[in-house]
Amino acid sequence: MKHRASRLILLLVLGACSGDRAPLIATDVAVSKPKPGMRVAAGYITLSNNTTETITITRVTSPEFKSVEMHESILEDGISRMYPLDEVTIPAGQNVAFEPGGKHLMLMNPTSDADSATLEFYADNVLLLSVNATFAD
Ligand SMILES: [Cu+2]
Repeated sequence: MKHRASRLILLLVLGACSGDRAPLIATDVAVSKPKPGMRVAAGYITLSNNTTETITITRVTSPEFKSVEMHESILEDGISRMYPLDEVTIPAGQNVAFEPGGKHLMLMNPTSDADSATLEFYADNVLLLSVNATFAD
């Protein structure tokens, strides 16, 4: 329950300062174009926490895909496996990189033929960041 309370306080803080400056800053945004016949694309991004509070990303969505999952690739016995992450925590003033071989986004089942995708990052039901990425090969 303690965890729950601290998240509520965080949301209030974010809400209070959202008019002044963005809570999350995106850099190095890249989305791979789904390969022919494939229903999955990979998304990479670096997120910077621009606040003085920890931010916990609990959900990512994209209008161009039916679902988006946060994953982490881990090398086990020389084999790269990936696991879904329920949430990703970004300490105050710190960066978290979604990059090849580490944390990444899996964008599943494209809903359009668009050549770009919008990535939406949520802390619970609060939209913290919406960023557009052009597909790269
Ligand atoms: Cu993955």
